[in-house]
Amino acid sequence: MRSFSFGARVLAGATGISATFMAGGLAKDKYNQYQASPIISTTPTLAAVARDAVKGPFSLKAEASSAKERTFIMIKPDGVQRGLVGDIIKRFEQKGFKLVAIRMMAPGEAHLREHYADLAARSFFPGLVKYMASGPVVAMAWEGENAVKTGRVMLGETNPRDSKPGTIRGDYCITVGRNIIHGSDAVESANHEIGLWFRDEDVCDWKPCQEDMVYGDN
Ligand code: RTP
Ligand code: MG
Repeated sequence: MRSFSFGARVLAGATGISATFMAGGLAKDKYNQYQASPIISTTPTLAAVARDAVKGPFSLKAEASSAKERTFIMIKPDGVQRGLVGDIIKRFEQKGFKLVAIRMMAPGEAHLREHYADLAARSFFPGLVKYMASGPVVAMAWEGENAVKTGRVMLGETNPRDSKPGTIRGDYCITVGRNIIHGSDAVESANHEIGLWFRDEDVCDWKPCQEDMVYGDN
């Protein structure tokens, strides 16, 4: 069992941050790729501080411990460039979902082709990969009851034109080619995507002090 120090928990719960990362991560080769990226200039020291801050009664593992689901949410390059990271994180925190992994990174086209592999035959695929590789993204895993389906509802429709006001895409963007955020479309794809973007040890199993106020039967 490992845990986060106060400092790491502050990072984990931060709202309004525009560009941060913490104990998220990729497989080692992806991590090395990330470190070598010309797009991101995060110092290894800060990454080491976040990792070294893990000490205490919280376990780190890839799959949710209860019936609660985990979903993979990613703020796309346009969302990052437009300064929407904090607003998007705030929506998931306010809903009551629990952040279990987060990382800002520039994954590169090969990783993005793998992430969107099911769309490889679509005409927009090359443009999608180029757009997704155009700048840093913020990759996250969020946990909670019905997190996958509810996450998709919070995102809105793929095309912002069809997204209702109050949804993220409905409120913050206009065209399908710049729709600012990705969300897993099923539990299976969520688990696959979390495994693609994070190492097991970078996903944090922790109990928020507010949990009994978010979940309860009467
Ligand atoms: P995402 O995977 O990013 O959460 O989006 P989604 O499930 O709502 O939609 P999906 O069909 O998986 O499409 C993935 C992303 O491809 C881009 N796209 N461009 N006609 C187009 O130009 C077009 N269609 C889709 C969008 O960025 C979409 O979110
Ligand atoms: Mg999709």
